[in-house]
Amino acid sequence: MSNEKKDAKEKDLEKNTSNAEGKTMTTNQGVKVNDTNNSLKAGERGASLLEDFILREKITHFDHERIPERIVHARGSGAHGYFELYENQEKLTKAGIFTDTSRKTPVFVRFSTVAGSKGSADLARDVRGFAVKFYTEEGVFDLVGNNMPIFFIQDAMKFPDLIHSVKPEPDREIPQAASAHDTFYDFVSHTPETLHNHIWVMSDRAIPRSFRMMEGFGIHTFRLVNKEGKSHFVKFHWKPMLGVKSVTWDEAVKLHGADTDFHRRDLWDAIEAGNYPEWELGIQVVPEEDEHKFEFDLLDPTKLIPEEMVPVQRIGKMTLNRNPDNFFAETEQVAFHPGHIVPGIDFSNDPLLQGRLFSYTDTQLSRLGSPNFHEIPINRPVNEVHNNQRDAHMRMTVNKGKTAYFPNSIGGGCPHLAKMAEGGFTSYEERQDGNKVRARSESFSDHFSQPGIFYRSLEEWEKEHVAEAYSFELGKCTYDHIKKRMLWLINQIDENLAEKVAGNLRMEIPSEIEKPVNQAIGADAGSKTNQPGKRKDYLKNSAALSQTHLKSESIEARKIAFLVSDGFNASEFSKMKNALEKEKAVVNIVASHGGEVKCSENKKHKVDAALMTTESVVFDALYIPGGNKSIDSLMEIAKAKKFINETIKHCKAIAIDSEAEKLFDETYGKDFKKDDAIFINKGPEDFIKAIQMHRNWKREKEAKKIPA
Ligand code: HDD
Repeated sequence: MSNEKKDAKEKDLEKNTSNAEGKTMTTNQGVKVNDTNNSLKAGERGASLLEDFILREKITHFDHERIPERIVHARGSGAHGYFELYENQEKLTKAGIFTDTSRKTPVFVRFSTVAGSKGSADLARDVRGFAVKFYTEEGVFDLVGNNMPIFFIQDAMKFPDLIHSVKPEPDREIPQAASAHDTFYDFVSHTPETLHNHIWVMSDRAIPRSFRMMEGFGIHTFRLVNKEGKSHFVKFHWKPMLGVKSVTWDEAVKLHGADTDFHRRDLWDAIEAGNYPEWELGIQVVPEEDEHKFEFDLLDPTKLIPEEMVPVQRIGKMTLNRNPDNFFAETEQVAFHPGHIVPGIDFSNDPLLQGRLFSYTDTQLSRLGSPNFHEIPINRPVNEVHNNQRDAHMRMTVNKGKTAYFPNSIGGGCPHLAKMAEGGFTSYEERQDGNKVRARSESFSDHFSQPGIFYRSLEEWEKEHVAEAYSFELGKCTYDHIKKRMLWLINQIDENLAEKVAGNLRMEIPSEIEKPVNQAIGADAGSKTNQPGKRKDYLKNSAALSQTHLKSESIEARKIAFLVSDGFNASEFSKMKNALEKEKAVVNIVASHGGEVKCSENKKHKVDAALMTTESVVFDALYIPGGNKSIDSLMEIAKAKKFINETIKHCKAIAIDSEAEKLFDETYGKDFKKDDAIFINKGPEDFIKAIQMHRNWKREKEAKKIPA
């Protein structure tokens, strides 16, 4: 790429990139190395010598290559890109990224799971982190959000408890990257404020098809502040251009084995192929004077503002167009912080946000080892940094001059303070007046209404998946009293849902549970009870909460398996391949064997995956071209039939040519020939439309019976 086309951050990173192409190997001190395979010895069979500085340097560096993984969000994948604004938002904010439409602001994004370790599987049922670092001209702005619009707890004080409960149990370090265990449900069942985020985690949002197909949310209420100093409350949203899509739980379980890096690979491959993931940035704006107009408290991070009450205005677009050069240097060392804001953006008093403002710098000190983590290339702003902070581990900047204090005269008073006209940050002058209390507002104690709205807003198939997820998770718990508390709580959200789950567990829904329900808040603290109130049905449902609300016509980067063996029909194959590739889908030849496979015209085609090395769950749809020889040999392979059965079971689109019908008839396919997304001897058009739909959920009830 020519240098002019590179954005400010790319040029900045270049100062630290290194490319060994055509270069001689050296030690870290720059001494050329002749042998990196043998240590220095006293004779060929003799003892190694301590003076071997080349050995010592190599081993010492290796011994210290690991840094502590993030305590949460340890497993993640990153990408570079940019943000562009549609319209000047100066009425709301003075922030340059939201007022200057000519800017292309560089961003680095890291997606993550929360509970699992760095090496855990991508498809764990979990919240996904969605952290965006904007390298703006006025400094770094981090929007450190998740793919769900609410959080588990209302006060940062409870974060260590939440995380300790979901992490592997400390005696046996089991289970990895899974919430389905006793300690998590012990905590959840005693902390009803978790119920809203929890029901989202029980939904398919927790098992996305791709990072590219997730929404993102800033969660907290923030402030936008304009030039006149007027503030509006704001919630941030990321809306994916590919719509919101998920896999089924059965696929997620199988993907744990088939491809633990499923999401990471998908993001990388899409960007490499030029199918750049895109999201629109949306804002919900609430004037200060409307703060108390809602049935819930805007400062409570376990509540969302339904889009029916305050619409989401789309103000810009983010495109991810470049994979990192080095995972460790960029994705691992990137340090996000909700406290990284720029003039024009400010905090609210959300007690979760307030606590986060402490935690993120603190964690980098042990994770990255020094208060100089802002100097690591991926973290440093693209504008200049000048202050009187000095020294500490791994200081990179060579500060000139004698003065590292303010005020000074020897250094000419520099760095001097920014006057307001020069864009210095001033906090929003919110009036604060209150007694010092360790307490929580009663306005935070409605824990059942919004989970109820969420559940009622789902499509039938989504509701079914939620009930199955609760049943699975509670089914994995061993303590009956915990399950009973959970059933009581679920019953407060929705009686139907509770009945389904109780039925699966063969348990009764208790009519009462021991008080205090709200142990987490401390029911006896002060005069307030803080007990959760009864569910209020102030909104029947909110269409935006179902993942079907964001539609997309695109089948870009969808992976389509072409199941073949030698002798497959070349013309049918090419017709389908060309049609799908025109829509930017990715065609993969899955063959009875590895290497190459011959078509009916005796041409050789490179096999992308042999049946023995892959599974149906890594694909979005299946096509089987005709060719008697190919079909006859596939009929001999049990894995080919399993592949088809699973594709049917997971409600995916299938196209088969007429000669492939006999293979299909040897699978459960014979019972599904009238299905809306199964096409026998039809053109690519219908198949493409079915792939756009993502899944034919109407099939699910029957397809679930397939023992695959
Ligand atoms: Fe957090 C990382 C998102 C509450 C403490 N958090 C982290 C990351 C994301 C979030 C996406 C990973 C960033 C990356 O990719 O490096 N966290 C959230 C959201 C929250 C939230 C959306 C609630 C709305 N977090 C939260 C609380 C605390 C923390 C209440 C502590 C009081 N979070 C951390 C942390 C992490 C972190 C321990 C681990 C690694 C890091 O910060 O850099 O400080």
